[in-house]
Amino acid sequence: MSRAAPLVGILLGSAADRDVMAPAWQTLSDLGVAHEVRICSAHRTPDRAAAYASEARGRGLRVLIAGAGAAAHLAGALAAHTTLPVIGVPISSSPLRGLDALHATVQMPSGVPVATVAIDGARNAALLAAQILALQDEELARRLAQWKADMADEVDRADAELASGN
Ligand code: RP5
Repeated sequence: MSRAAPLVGILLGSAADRDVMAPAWQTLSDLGVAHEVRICSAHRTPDRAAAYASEARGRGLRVLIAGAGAAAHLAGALAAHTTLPVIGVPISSSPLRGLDALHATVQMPSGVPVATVAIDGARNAALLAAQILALQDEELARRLAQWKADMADEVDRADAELASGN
């Protein structure tokens, strides 16, 4: 959690989703993006979920990330109550191993979009949120470019290591 006013709100459908979602806040911390993390269930605390989304823009939040498993309605329920971009992370916490959550999150009816990343794709959700913010933040855009360059360097290093051993 960062001290500056949060720009990204990360919502977990359950405390059980914490480990899968941790890369989201770790990545935002690495990139220096102010964020907050809350647990808020579309089914068990529906009024609080609606209030959070309704108040988010006024509180200065700019992107919401929602991770939920099973019949995962959290991202869609948030999107119903805000004009902020909502990124959904389907979580593999059910006997269907996330396919249920993927369908529930990605198949939003026309008019209420949720940008859905891969099952358990918390890191990509954070990167996508950062890329949205970087549209108006050149310094953040520079850090994202460095992130990509570092990834490429890692691949090149692994390639060189493998090539030299064969
Ligand atoms: C979803 O159901 C949560 O996001 C979690 O992944 C799954 C199980 O939740 P709990 O029963 O552990 O709260 O709502």
